[in-house]
Amino acid sequence: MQARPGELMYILGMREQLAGLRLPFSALVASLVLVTVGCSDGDEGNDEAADTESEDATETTEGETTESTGTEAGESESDSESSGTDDTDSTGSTETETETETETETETETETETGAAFECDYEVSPEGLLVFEGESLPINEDWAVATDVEGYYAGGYIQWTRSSFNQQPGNGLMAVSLGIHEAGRYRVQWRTRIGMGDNPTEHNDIWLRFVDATDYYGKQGNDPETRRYPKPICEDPDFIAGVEALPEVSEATCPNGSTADGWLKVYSSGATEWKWSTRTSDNDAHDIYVEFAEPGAYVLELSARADFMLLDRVVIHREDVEQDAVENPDLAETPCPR
Ligand SMILES: [Ca+2]
Repeated sequence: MQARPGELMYILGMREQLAGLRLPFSALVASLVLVTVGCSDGDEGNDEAADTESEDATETTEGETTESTGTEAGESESDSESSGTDDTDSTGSTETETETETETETETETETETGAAFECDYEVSPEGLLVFEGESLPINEDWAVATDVEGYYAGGYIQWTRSSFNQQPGNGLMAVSLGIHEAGRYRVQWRTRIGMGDNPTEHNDIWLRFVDATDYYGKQGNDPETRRYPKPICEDPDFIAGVEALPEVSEATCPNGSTADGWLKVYSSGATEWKWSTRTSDNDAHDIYVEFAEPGAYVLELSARADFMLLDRVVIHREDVEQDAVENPDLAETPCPR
């Protein structure tokens, strides 16, 4: 999982160009796409690389925004036509034009917020929860679905059956597309347990990253909070200064322990039994958060770190969702379309 030398130089140059922008995660994203593509067999990844290499990172971000806006506007147009017709029927001829325009704008906004249709694997429910089972992931390489350890939810759990990759993310890469209808910050939680021995600090972590989210980090505390960002973005002083300038953030830095290429090592604490525990930064526990500036479909990636780390269920939820609702054993998966 290495970028070719030419790609790496491109990545570094791009990061310098983007230093100081407040959406610096897009710089990371653009670089990650290239790194991923360097070793990817997937056609989708290669397509993304072709797009990205032809533009600098800023243009890529703007292009994506324009594309999605264009699609939404296109969908709204047909709705507007029908509403215009209704108005004409029910209103006096003198006022028809003005009222039709007003109605059209209102309808467009509503459709953008609630009527968007995403191509995705799972999406956030109206209650603010996106749910999928470990055993539903696109299993590859040496991941395996198992049911040996009782107490799992739904059809089982998954585990990595080969040796650990403590410093090398990207092995056994599994990607999931997430439909986000409401922009904002979401928390990521999963239910896991260690699958070998009784030392809770062994066999207790998986690599996790978000390729195209607006922001992705570990968070501890509230008002103010501290944040832990993956490498390489956390090593950029301008990026960190921008985060620390936010009124709600008192401090931001790299996590303790391993991180690379946008991946955070996400671990459980004390999961000698099935447990909801989802953290990063060794001995400095930060919960996992991801931000989406716009509604749309976003990619979550998992890759193997510890062997015998059992992953049962993943929940990604709005911040206002109660913990009891997150941990509800009866939660069903939330596939697209809802
Ligand atoms: Ca399960």
